[in-house]
Amino acid sequence: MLSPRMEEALNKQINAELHSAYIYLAMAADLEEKNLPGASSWMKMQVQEELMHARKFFDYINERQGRVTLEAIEAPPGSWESILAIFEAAYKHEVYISGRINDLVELSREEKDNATYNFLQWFVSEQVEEESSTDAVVQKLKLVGDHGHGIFMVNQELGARVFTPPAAETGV
Ligand code: OFO
Repeated sequence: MLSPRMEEALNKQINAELHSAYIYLAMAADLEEKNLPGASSWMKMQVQEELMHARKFFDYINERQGRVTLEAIEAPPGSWESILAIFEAAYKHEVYISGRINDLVELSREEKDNATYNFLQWFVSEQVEEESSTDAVVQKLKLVGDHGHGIFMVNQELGARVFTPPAAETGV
């Protein structure tokens, strides 16, 4: 059984993950507007990831006989200055989310909730990947600068990303 503090914090994380999905969906729309369909598609894959993260918290709360509480999702920004500004904001957001996951781990220790501590380890590793994948795009975009051809190539490359749900999510 979850402690009330742990349950509340996990519920807040569902909201944070859905908010992440909402931000990335707004970024996908802005990239579409900027005629960068490959980068927009990359962001849509990121939206899928975030929905999967929210679902993991949702399922975990239920599994621990907790009560899922859904709250309003804050509106994301509407547009960004450039594709670089978008990916820089995405990286910054992932660093923020990593901080939240670390706080949850800390709380699970305080509450002596080993099951939640174990559950959160998946997110600890996932955040390493989330920060690294967004930063990798930032670095590429910095390399190509304002060169249209370079941005065209990065856009093409980003379009190749596919979403692969983790094995546990596919039920196999
Ligand atoms: Fe859910 O990891 Fe990104 O925000």
